[in-house]
Amino acid sequence: MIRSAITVSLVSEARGGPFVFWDDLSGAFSRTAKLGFDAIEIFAPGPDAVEDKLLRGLIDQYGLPVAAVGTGAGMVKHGLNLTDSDAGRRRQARDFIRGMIDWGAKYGAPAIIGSMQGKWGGAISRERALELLAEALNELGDHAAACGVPLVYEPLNRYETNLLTTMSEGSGFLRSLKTKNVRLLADLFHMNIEEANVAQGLRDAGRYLGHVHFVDSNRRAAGLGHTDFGPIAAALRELNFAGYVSAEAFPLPDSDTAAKKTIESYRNLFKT
Ligand code: LER
Ligand code: MN
Repeated sequence: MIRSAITVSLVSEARGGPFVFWDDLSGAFSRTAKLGFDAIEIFAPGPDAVEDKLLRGLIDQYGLPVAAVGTGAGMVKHGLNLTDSDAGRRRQARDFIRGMIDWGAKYGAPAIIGSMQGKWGGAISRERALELLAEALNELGDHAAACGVPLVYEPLNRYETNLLTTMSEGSGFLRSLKTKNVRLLADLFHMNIEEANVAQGLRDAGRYLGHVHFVDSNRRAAGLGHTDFGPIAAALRELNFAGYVSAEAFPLPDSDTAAKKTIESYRNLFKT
């Protein structure tokens, strides 16, 4: 079954970013449940930002699991990434992500590595950056396995990373890793820029596909841009995808309208 989820950001440094709900975790749980989403994805400042009792209470009260947790605060708040030229900074980046894996795992949620992958350039060649990324994913993937959750890696578009930008490159890279616990995140916004054909990109992700960022071509809610979602839904069904399609979209024209449009598109595409 393909399940629906929606994002909430608690990171002030990410303001202006593609998250539907902002700041108010309780309010986001309430609205997410009311609209009928299956789960919520949380972009948090760090592993200690949300009190355990509060989050467990919200999960129980609204019957909503946590679909995934983002790690990008390591980048936007602390300037860390896994392919930094400085070994100490790379270690801090891994430690930050390890903390987020531990935090998410308490609620059964995988952590997502997106912007924390960094970029190659300067003192770091592309080859060296990919070697550093592989080392980090092997270590963190095995750590996540020990915590009982997968680790999710997200190729990004060319303006956000110069490492791996397509699902084909992503799946080839994951195949080369020692760890078998890393899954791909297919973000339909990044794919709209990088893939020749988005549905084929999902097929290229194949058995590595673990999570989808469900969003339109212009990063607005699904249905508010020009993406043709029919072939995308068909490809996800063909793959027997059983993860979350999670709305990582701008809160435009406002959070509630973006959320309503998303769940309407989800129902039209996946509940027929
Ligand atoms: C960033 O563009 C993005 O898509 C996030 O999911 C990763 O940090
Ligand atoms: Mn994304």
